[in-house]
Amino acid sequence: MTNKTVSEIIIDTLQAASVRRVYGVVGDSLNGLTDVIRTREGMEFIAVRHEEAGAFAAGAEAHLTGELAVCFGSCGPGNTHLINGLYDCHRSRVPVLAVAAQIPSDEIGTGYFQETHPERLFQECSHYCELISTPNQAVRIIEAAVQHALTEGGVAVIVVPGDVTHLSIDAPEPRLPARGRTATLRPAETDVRQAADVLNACGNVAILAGAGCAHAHAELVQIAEALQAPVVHALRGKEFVEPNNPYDVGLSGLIGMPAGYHALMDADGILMLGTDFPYKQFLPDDARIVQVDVRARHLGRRARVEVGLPGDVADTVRQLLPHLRPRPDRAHLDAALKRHRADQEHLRELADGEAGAAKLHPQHVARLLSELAAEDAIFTCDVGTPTIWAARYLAMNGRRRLIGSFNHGSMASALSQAIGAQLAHPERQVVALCGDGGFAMLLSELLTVRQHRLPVKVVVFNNSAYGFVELEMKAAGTLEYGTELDNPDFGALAQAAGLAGLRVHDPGQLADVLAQALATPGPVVVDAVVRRQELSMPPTIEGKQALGFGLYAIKALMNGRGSELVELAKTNLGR
Ligand SMILES: Cc1cc2nc3c(=O)[nH]c(=O)nc-3n(C[C@H](O)[C@H](O)[C@H](O)COP(=O)(O)OP(=O)(O)OC[C@H]3O[C@@H](n4cnc5c(N)ncnc54)[C@H](O)[C@@H]3O)c2cc1C
Ligand SMILES: Cc1ncc(C[n+]2csc(CCOP(=O)(O)OP(=O)(O)O)c2C)c(N)n1
Repeated sequence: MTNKTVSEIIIDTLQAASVRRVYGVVGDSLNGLTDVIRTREGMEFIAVRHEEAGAFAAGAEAHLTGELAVCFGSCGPGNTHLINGLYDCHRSRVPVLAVAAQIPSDEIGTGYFQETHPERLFQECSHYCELISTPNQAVRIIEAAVQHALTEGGVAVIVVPGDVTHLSIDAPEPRLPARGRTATLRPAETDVRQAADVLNACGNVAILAGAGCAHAHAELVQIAEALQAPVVHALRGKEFVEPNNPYDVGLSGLIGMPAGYHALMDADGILMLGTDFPYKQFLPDDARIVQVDVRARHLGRRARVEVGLPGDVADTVRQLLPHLRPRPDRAHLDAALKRHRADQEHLRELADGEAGAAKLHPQHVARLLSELAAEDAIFTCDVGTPTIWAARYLAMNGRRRLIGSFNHGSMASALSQAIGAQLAHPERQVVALCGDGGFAMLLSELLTVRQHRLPVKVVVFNNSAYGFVELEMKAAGTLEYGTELDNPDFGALAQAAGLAGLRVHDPGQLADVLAQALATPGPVVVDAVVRRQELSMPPTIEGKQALGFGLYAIKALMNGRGSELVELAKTNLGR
């Protein structure tokens, strides 16, 4: 036992969990904690300019390393700023611990300056959220919080009043008995046989594979071969499923492509492996579905599943394989692969531009980034059209990574996630694909990049609009409203902040500018001036959407905007 302050107990436990940095903005209620970090070897405080960015950065670090990452927010507004980023971490199930400091303990309940109740506010975006009100609770609460974040996958929050962080008590050395322990969940053999019977009875089988296949690539390819099944990936599975996979036929869903769409919709049997793909309208109503997920509570929550197997993908597939009958017919697979090749060709055609043009096609920017970036680059992308371009054009190879706010769907994650990624992997190239709206939303973090000399490469898809929302408005048959962005030259803005900044609008110069940016040692912002009217059609336009586009077209014509429509048709509707 050693006499320690609550702050020392917390920091010791975080260090025992191999935490090397804490993201946040300082504040009086955090002084006890930051003062301990100040003196610690192997631990640093990463000052961000907005706490939400700290949570996104911690989430990216946790996503890449699988280890606990940490962010702090001071009392009241300091920690309410963490909330959106923590929602993202929690929904992505990455292990993040947040300390939400609280006002002085004797003021709680009086409506004091900055008073909030974080233990209520953070309930919905955490597995564990508890208040340390006396030092004798500290050891057990911090240890429980770390274990919850690591073992459940997601967020744990400790609420601690500033004055309590300074109090001391005799405390043992930290113990995290569950950390680093693994166990494999396997379904019962009878259930596996039942699943195999369903798959054997189906003619056209497709696999929908997600992030749960991260450690099951070989097994995934094996079962695709056994079932002669095309593999459609869900977006969070792209980085793991797409590489070196002769059965991969791309993405389905809102921003998916025809091959993925038809592979699933034309199947009479679907095997869902480690995916929580949220769009039920992109799954057939009448297919027989087998689903494998380590979280049994996820089985059947997205589709009418016939057999749910609670289990790890790799292990469950190994159990299933001996029960699958050989399949001589590969017509469904061949049709999907053929469509996939056509999709790829079509996407390639859209990803170019004529030298001398005034604006770039965003597809061109994304394709060249994929071609020019390092083999082990870490990409982050904003919610909005950058998600579409990342999903379609960034080629994954097993070493590259792709992070975005895919489950929570928050704007403005890419730059902050790039900060966490770069700190976790200082030697790797980190490329953020930002929307102009997303970049501006947490523009403050450019100064974090500057302050910590992080060599991230930021590419802003500057279309002068909240482009994704414009698409949604068009699909709903309404005219765009409130979507216009009057932007500065983001390259010049970066230069004013002391960073390298470039601006490019001419397709003829794009490759050189991107290559220059990637080769520049420090941080770089590339302002890529892209076309605003870039329509990315869903794989099949539903009746409602077709009607929506029709209504939009009529309204646009009536408002004297016919030329925009012609432009739109020329660039997008060629297929
Ligand atoms: C603008 C925008 C557009 C989007 N459009 C699309 C789209 O068109 N198509 C699309 O797919 N997504 C799209 N998304 C993303 C979408 O919202 C989801 O994030 C994504 O589909 C989820 O991918 P996933 O199922 O791989 O990951 P998750 O939702 O994380 O699901 C992974 C599942 O695997 C389970 N699991 C984890 N480990 C294991 C294991 N070892 N064994 C078994 N199970 C395991 C987990 O419990 C979980 O249920 C879009 C997002 C945005 C922001
Ligand atoms: C925090 C937040 N606010 C609003 C939205 C709704 N929204 C989704 S995409 C989007 C537009 C994104 O614009 P931008 O970053 O410029 O990218 P673009 O789609 O134009 O490429 C908006 C406003 C959101 N998802 N998150």
